[in-house]
Amino acid sequence: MAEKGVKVFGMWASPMAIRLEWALRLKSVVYEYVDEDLGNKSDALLRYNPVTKKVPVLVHDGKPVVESAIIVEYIDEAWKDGYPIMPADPYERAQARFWANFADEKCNAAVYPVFTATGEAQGKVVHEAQQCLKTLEKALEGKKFFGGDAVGYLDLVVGWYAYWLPIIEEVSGASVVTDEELPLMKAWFDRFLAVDVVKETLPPRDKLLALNTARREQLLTA
Ligand SMILES: N[C@@H](CCC(=O)N[C@@H](CS)C(=O)NCC(=O)O)C(=O)O
Repeated sequence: MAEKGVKVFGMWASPMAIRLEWALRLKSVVYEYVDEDLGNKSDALLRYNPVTKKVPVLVHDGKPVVESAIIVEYIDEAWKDGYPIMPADPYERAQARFWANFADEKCNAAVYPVFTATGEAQGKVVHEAQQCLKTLEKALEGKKFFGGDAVGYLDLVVGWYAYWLPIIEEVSGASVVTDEELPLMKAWFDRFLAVDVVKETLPPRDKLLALNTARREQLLTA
């Protein structure tokens, strides 16, 4: 008989795994969390996600679902009577998916280099990250959250910026999301992080800062 219940395979510092935890908590779904050592992945993770071998993986009644943004949509559909994550309107849903894809494909790729860039190169990568985030910020115009009056799908997909980006800034000494350059995004960071389900799920800041400081040094001396 198939295993019952909900399991999340994540890694405590993963900005992608937290998307699922936010979604499950918004839906009040009880789940078991399995923290993976990504340097020594468990047999269970490799069995459930033999294709990319990455976290996060959601296992629902024994069935694995992979890719965090897809998992968030799955959670919304599987527990459809709970908190609405996806917009109800098909056009709004398509828009939310478009911006989520834009953030994952373009903005993440623009933001990651800020972590390790130094000297003159830092100014260039910061500018590129800001340009991408300014485009994304348009989806926030006139709204409290990307989802409107309440947190929705796009908030969960881009939510990691609110907590991880200030850590990237602190570790690298760069300033990306400022009141001058990205006022809507900066104000949304504070609003998003004040949401109960969001803040109760965040990893300890000092631990995340220490991990990222060490990781940056390792990358810079490699
Ligand atoms: N597009 C994937 C990205 C997942 C991803 O990059 N996971 C990282 C942790 S944040 C991972 O498992 N890294 C270990 C590896 O690449 O082997 C998603 O959104 O689920």
